[in-house]
Amino acid sequence: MFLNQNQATSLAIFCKVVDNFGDIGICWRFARQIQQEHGIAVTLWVDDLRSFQRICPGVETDAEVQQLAGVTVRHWRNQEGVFSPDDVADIVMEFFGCDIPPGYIAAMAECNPRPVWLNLEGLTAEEWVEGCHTLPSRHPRMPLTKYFFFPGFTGKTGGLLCESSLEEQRRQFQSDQAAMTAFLVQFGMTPAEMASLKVSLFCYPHAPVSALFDAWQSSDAAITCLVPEGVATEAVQAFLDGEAKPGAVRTCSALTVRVLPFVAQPDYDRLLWACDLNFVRGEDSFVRAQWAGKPFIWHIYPQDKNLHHVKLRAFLQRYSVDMESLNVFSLGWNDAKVDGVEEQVDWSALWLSFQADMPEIACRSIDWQRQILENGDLASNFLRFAGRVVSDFGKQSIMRG
Ligand code: TRH
Repeated sequence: MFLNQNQATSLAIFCKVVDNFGDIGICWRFARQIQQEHGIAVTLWVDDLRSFQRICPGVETDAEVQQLAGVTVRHWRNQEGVFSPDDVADIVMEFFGCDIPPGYIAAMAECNPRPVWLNLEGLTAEEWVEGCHTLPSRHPRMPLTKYFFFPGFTGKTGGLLCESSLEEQRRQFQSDQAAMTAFLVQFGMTPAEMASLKVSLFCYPHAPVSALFDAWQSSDAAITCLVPEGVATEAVQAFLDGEAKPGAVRTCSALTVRVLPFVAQPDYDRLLWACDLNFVRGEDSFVRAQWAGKPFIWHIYPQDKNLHHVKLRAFLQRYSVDMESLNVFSLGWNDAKVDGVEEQVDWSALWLSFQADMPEIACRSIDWQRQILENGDLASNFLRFAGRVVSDFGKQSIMRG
């Protein structure tokens, strides 16, 4: 890497939780990987420790500072006026353009040499990203430059988050039937449920879950749908005819719906690996589903003016241009118009054609993994770019003192 291997270096990550779990989910994953695989001291500033605790049960929600998996976690509460150059990390990353404290920026401007400042953007498959990836932006008043770093699906972007041991962990888990069974048994799954088609469901509340449940009930093969607590609550409660709390389960014709607890991040990976089909959403679970090597359906985060449909189509164009049932299913799931189709989605017919194509879709997911792995992983690409910024300014090392 670009840094003097004998010296410790540091990264500060600033994360504002806008909603849900993706903001902290991505920052936490990124923080751990940078610390564990690159030996860099990481401080994660996060404003919402409760959301953090849902994906990482070890988090203490009332701690100002805590150590978790080798990462220093600090509660970000709009601290001001407390920062000096000594507090500033060598690399400063803000997530999704969250405004980092002005006092911290002022301290950055006083550093010599100055830290590398990057903004990690959201993931999209659109082409314009390649032209914006790594673009600089000068601070209007201070002698600082911020760079925009985009994750993405091509070699002209920053790639995707992927830990170096992830593929091996997944391979081991999926080839160990006893481990998979033990994992599913802890949620109360019965042998019959384990033998059925296992589907994990993570989506936003507006997904057409009830319509799909109806279609699944008349499926010719048994289906077990595993839904983490708090997901699609209305549809799940209607199906269960009761409260959607962990352990709740009901079978109706071919469909069993079982509510799981919201699990810690590493267990969520195992859930994706153990299922035959995964419904995912947002950004982080969407990426994890791609590493799981199983068919998946993406519920994209909704945006004004249906901008998210543009992003969805851009992804499908790259991922599944020639796989009609997957495309139509994905568009229908996101309430996006299917070209040439005016009438309402017929979920039973769509499920039948999707199910028939699942072996082909599974093969595609393996090819896709190979393709996106060629772009390298986001954390390594990020550090490589930070190193380039340093050497472009003719500095031998970004370390101070
Ligand atoms: O939760 P999300 O919808 O998060 C977001 C946010 O809405 C955010 O504002 C937006 O910018 C972003 O999406 C695009 O979906 P996502 O990104 O998939 O994040 C979910 C995280 O929760 C992910 O890290 C996986 C984790 N998770 C668990 O750890 N355990 C679980 O049981 C489940 C279901 C998820």
